[in-house]
Amino acid sequence: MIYRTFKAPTYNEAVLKAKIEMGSNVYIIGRKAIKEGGFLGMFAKNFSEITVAKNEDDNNKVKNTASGGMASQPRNVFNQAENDKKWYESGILKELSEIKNRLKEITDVKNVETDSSHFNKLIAVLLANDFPQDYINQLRDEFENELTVKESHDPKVLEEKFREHILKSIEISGPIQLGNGRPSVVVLVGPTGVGKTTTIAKLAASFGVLQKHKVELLTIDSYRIAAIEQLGKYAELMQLPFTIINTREEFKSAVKNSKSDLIFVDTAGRSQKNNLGLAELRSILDGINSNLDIHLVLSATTKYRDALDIMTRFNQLMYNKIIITKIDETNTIGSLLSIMNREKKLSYITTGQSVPDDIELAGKEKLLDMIVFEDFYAG
Ligand SMILES: Nc1nc2c(ncn2[C@@H]2O[C@H](COP(=O)(O)OP(=O)(O)OP(=O)(O)O)[C@@H](O)[C@H]2O)c(=O)[nH]1
Ligand SMILES: [Mg+2]
Repeated sequence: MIYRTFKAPTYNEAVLKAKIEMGSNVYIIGRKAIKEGGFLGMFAKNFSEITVAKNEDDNNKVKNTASGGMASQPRNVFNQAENDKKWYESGILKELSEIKNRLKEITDVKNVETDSSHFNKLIAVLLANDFPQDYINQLRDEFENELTVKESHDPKVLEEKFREHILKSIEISGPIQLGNGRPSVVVLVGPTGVGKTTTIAKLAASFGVLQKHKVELLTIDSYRIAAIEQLGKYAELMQLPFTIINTREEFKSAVKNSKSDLIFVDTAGRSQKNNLGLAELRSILDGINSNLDIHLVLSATTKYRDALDIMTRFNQLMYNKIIITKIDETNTIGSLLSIMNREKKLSYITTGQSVPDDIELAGKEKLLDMIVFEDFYAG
C-alpha cells in the first residue's frame, strides 16, 4: 500500500487532488479539519486534510499501461482467472480483500457528508435562529470528525447531536443560595437598560416576600436620582431595608452589619458614557471577599458581537453567573446561546416587565426549546 496526505480548502478539492495525482483507485482512510495561519488564534483558514491509501499493484498496472507493457496486451481471460485462483489459494487475495473491506469501513465511519441536504437544512435552521457563522463552522468541523455518513443523512440524529453540542457549553447554577451564617451578597451588573433593577425587584419579591427570607437592598447607582427612586419604591412596597452606597467603606460596613440572609445589590448600567467606570465598581465590590455572587445581566435582544464584547468587558468584575432578560422580546436566542461557556453559569431568565411574576430559574431544556426547528423536517 502507498499512503499519502492531501490538503485543500475543502474536502472535495482534497479528494480531487488525490485522484489527479494517484488515480481514481484510492481509499480515503482518514480525514480531519485543520486551521492554518492567522494571528493570535484569529483569522485562521480552514482546510480539509485527507489521508489516502492505494494498492501498489494498481500503480504498477497504471505504469505498465502507460509504458505499453504487458498490461496493454489483450488480456487472456482464462489465464487471469487461473492466476486469481492461485492468488486466492495462496491467501494473499483474501487478505487484500479483507484490507479493502476494513478500509471501506474506516472511510464510511469518518466521512460525514456535511454537504448532505439535511446538514444544509440544519445550517438554515441555525441561521434562522441567529447562530453566528463562526459557531456554525465550528459545528461543521465537529460533525465532520464525529458523524458517520449514515448519521449525517438522518435529521433526527443531526438535531440530537446539535442539542448535545449546545448542552456541552451551557451550565446552569440553580437558585441563589443563602449564606450560612453570613448574608449572601448578590450583585447584578451589566449594560444600561437591560433590566437589572427590575430583576432585583423580582428576586427580592420572590426571596423576601414569598419565601420570607430576611432580604435587604443596596444600590451603588448613587449618581442617578431616578434610579435610586426606582429601587427605593420597590423596597418601600415590599417593606425591605434599602441603603444607598457611595464608597467601598460604606459597602463593607453595610455587609458587615447586616443581619439579613440575602443582600441584593443594584448597580448603574455601565457604558462608555457612564460616570462610574467598571474599575471603580470593582474597587467597591472588592471591599468584601466572601459570599459575593455576581450576575452579569444580558438582554436576549443583544447582537452577537455586542454580547461577546459585553461578556469580555465585564469579566474584570469577575462575574460568575449570567441572567438573560427580555426573552419575551425576541424569537431567536442563537446568538446568546452560542457564546455561553461552562465557567459562567446561567442563573435566571426573565420573560416580561411584570414584577414579581416574569422571572424563572434558567433551565437547559427550556432554552433549547426556544430554537425553532419548524422547517427542518418538512419536505
Ligand atoms: N419585555 C421585557 N422588559 C423588561 C424585562 N426586564 C426589564 N424590562 C424593562 O426594561 C426596562 C429597563 O429596566 P431596568 O430594570 O430599569 O433596567 P436597568 O438595567 O436597571 O437599567 P439602568 O439602571 O438604566 O442601567 C424597563 O422598562 C423594564 O420594565 C423583561 O424581561 N422583558
Ligand atoms: Mg437600574
